[in-house]
Amino acid sequence: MPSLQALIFDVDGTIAESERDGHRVAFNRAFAEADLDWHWSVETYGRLLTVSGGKERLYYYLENDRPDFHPREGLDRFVVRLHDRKNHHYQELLRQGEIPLRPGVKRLIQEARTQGVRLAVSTTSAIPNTQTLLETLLDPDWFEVIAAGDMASDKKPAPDIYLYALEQLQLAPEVCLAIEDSQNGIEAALAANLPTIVTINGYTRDEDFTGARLVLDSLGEPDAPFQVLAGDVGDATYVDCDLARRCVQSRDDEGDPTR
Ligand code: XBP
Ligand code: MG
Repeated sequence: MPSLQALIFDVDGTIAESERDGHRVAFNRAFAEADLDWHWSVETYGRLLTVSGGKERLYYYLENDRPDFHPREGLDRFVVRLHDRKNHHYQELLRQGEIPLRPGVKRLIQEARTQGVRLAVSTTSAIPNTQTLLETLLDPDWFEVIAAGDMASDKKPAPDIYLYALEQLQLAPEVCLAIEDSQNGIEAALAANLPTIVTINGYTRDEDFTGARLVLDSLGEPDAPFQVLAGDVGDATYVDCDLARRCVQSRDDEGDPTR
């Protein structure tokens, strides 16, 4: 029976509400700074989130929503420059404390550290953004592997960034647990054969999480229990290493409550 060796955290939407309150706000600041009258509302951003990666999201928006926009410097230079400014504003928001951790994240990470469960992150977000998030909200040194952004050529839902993390950890997927918040994320994790739990957020509530061991509204805290959307948590009211171990040990056929 597999025993839990590592937790692999997704970043945006899982560790923090960094999409709605972070990247989206930062994109809008970069647009204003560049004298563009574009604004991504909470709703618009939800539609754009089906595309992983900030640069890729900009290309998608330009192609679908701004087909008549042709920057003089050329599309690629424009996207790189705008994304760079967005990242600057995003990192500023993090440093100003505008993007808090989601419930239970720090508690679970601290418990994992005391129990010798190894830690990694696996994200489509750019490396400097991920680094700044970990520096401001947690501690990058707690994570043995930081798999991010263009380290993998294909972004989620492709499994590449998870496969890279597993390779760096030198672990088989069956002894790890991925923690995700989105359909793109769980598709990537499952394609890498990782047992996965999902903590939904406002953007992802109605997505398809077929294959998840658990679907929860958050990791929960001792004084703020999670809400269970799918899966068997026994008498647990928050995710701790014990529940994480049970998720890894449950057989695939009994571990798919959403099927
Ligand atoms: C979420 C994403 C990213 C961020 C921004 O990543 O899709 O594209 O929105 O990324 P994950 P950039 O859930 O895998 O952490 O840093 O590239 O702008
Ligand atoms: Mg995510």
